[in-house]
Amino acid sequence: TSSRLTSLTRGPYSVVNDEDIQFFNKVLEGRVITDKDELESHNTDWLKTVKGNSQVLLRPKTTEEVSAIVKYCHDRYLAVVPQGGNTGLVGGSVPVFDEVIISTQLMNNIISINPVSGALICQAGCILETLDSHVQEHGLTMPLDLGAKGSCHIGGNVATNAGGIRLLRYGSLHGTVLGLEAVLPDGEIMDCLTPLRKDNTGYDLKQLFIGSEGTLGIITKVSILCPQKPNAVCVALLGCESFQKVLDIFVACKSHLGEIMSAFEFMDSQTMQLVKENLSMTSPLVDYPFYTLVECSGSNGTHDEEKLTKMLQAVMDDGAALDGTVATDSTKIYNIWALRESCASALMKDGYNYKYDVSLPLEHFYTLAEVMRERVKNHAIRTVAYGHVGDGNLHLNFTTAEYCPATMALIEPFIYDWVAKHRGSISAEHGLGFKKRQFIYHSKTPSAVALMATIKKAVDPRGIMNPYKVLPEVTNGENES
Ligand code: FAD
Ligand code: S2G
Ligand code: ZN
Repeated sequence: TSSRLTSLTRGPYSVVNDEDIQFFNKVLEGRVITDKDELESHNTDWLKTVKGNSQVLLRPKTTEEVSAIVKYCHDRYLAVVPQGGNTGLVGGSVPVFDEVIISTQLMNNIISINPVSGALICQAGCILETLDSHVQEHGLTMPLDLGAKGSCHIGGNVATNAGGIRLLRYGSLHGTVLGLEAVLPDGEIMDCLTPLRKDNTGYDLKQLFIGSEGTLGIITKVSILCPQKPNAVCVALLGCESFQKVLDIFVACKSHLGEIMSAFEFMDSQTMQLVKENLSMTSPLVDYPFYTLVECSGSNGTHDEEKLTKMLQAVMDDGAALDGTVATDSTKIYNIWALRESCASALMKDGYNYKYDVSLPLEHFYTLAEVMRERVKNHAIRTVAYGHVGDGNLHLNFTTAEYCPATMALIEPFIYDWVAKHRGSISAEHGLGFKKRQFIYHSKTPSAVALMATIKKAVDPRGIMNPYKVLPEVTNGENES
């Protein structure tokens, strides 16, 4: 755990006792985990950089069970942390001290799919990949896709307002989520679960929960708009000599491909080297300083392939691209995507991963990687840059064999100051969680943060819902009276 934790004191919350465990067992019929070994993976984040010490993991199956246990925790002044697939990358999904972990793991029922409107209603614990395969049987696709799809829950996706590789095409969850059901910090059930695309009756409360990272309540059901499944998908991997050429290719794709472009990602050469070295992956292209991955998803494969090939010809002719390959069969498409989607796992093989997920104006986008690579130099095994160029979202990562305070001191707060100075966001899609909350002022004004704290206080006056996360100042609720 980074040094930050040492300066944090546990809030004045109650400590779980035997009576509490008895109550939880009465409500959850044995779906109460207190075994230390079983708790281990739920107490540790995916990056293995933050570790809590919860003594109990609860596995409810229904909204009513969640409501009963949250009401009990509220009355007993027990802090809780909602947990989905535990793939979050900012330490938001694990306890900081001994918060009760409430997992959506067993809340995985699909409630309804409307193949005409595309509205899917499901429980929050449905795994994204499972949902995607399910809705595909109805000619639909999920409006988001991310490397963690095999483990992340749709409730966690909504709670973190996850972006991912399809945001360029289908937009953010603030647009595709139609409705939510959530359990509030006092156990009340907020039912805003509607499959309607339009509903202008009062404040749009679901928007508050999208991106709230578990600090306002536990999302128990999601209603989301699933687009038509594309009939044809093709992918191109191109090699080029500079980041400026990456942007030139992006502009060419926008004009040649238009609405069929469904993803535009980039990787620098150090990233390609990383996945080759750490995961023995192979690239269909020889080495280049930069790579772009372009995906088209349309209704007519022949037309799409024609457009993609024409685009490829154009960028080769004008020298934007030095080389390129087009994939139309699913295996080749899968292998090209695997290069990009394996970055996170490849980084973990080095040891400790300092992970930064920032938005930047495209004119400054790759400069940060160059500045940081120079600054960190031989204090890291490597510095790699990849990400969702189409969204202006850079993923910048550094690794050392184990956590090194000297390396961290070279990175933070410099990287956040640089991003703020260049009018970027210090967290594009992963959220603030525990690890980044004290940098919120790099991207939000004090009055905005104060309003967030007012909302948090109004919704969670006792501060039991995921304390120590997202907002820096919010104390740990009222003192026990
Ligand atoms: P968890 O990690 O369990 O929780 C995340 C946060 O949401 C925590 O604060 C938790 O308290 C809260 N939470 C979880 N469930 C609920 C609920 N039901 N109600 C209320 N709060 C809840 N993220 C992106 O945005 N884009 C990417 O491209 C992307 N790629 C990734 C690739 C890999 C390999 C990995 C490991 C992660 C990636 N992520 C990405 C980060 C992560 O997968 C997302 O943040 C994801 O949405 C988290 O879902 P989860 O179910 O794992 O949530
Ligand atoms: C991605 C998650 C992993 C990382 O790959 O798009 O959002 O390494 C990221 O940051
Ligand atoms: Zn990402």
